[in-house]
Amino acid sequence: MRFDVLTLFPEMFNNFLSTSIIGRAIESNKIEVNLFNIRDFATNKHKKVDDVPFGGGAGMVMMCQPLFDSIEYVKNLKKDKAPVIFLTPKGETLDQIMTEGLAQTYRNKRIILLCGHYEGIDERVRENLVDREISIGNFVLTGGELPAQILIDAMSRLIPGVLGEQKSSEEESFSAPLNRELEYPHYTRPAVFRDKPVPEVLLSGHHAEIDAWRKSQTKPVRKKI
Ligand code: 4GT
Repeated sequence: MRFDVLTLFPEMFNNFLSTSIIGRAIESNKIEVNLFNIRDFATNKHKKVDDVPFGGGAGMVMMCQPLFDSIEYVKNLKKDKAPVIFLTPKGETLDQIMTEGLAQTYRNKRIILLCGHYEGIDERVRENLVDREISIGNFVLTGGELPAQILIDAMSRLIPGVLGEQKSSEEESFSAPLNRELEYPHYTRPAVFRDKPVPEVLLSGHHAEIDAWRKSQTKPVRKKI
């Protein structure tokens, strides 16, 4: 899976891409992430990438020229039909089902992720160059960089081998169903911590009973606090 990311702030991805599971997924070539700084494509002498909105109002809008040129450049890096996905709160809300669909569709393919900043991007970019719009939830952020990282993270962990060695039967199914991921509470050593014991059944070594206990602990996702 290859992610080509267009952003004004590539440095926001540094820790994410070098740390832990995602860092190892890149090291082992299970995913590839290429960062492109939209500012590098600005042709005006001050490398300006944003301007005041027509019609007035607060904030700045990302200009057409650097966006058109950078998106076209990244599209033309390969002869594939990589979709341009714009991360925006107006997009379709990401959930685990959508993530699984994306991870399957783009298993050995490329995705272009466009991160907006400030008030957003000139609408003509959306109309002419964006194929799909995805939101990570119903809230507004200062930029699409964190949403892009969330999408990369959620998709990458579904690639066989990224989370470590799965059992072969699980590997075939490509991804675990959502309810398996949200299932039961987890415990690790010590068996007693500050007088708080681990459920006894987990120490029994009785796998059938452990499975039954874990099933009994499956709860609906906690929502709306
Ligand atoms: C929220 C999300 C997102 C933003 C989300 C364009 C300029 C959008 C700032 C950007 N906020 N992007 N993708 N909920 N803000 O996914």
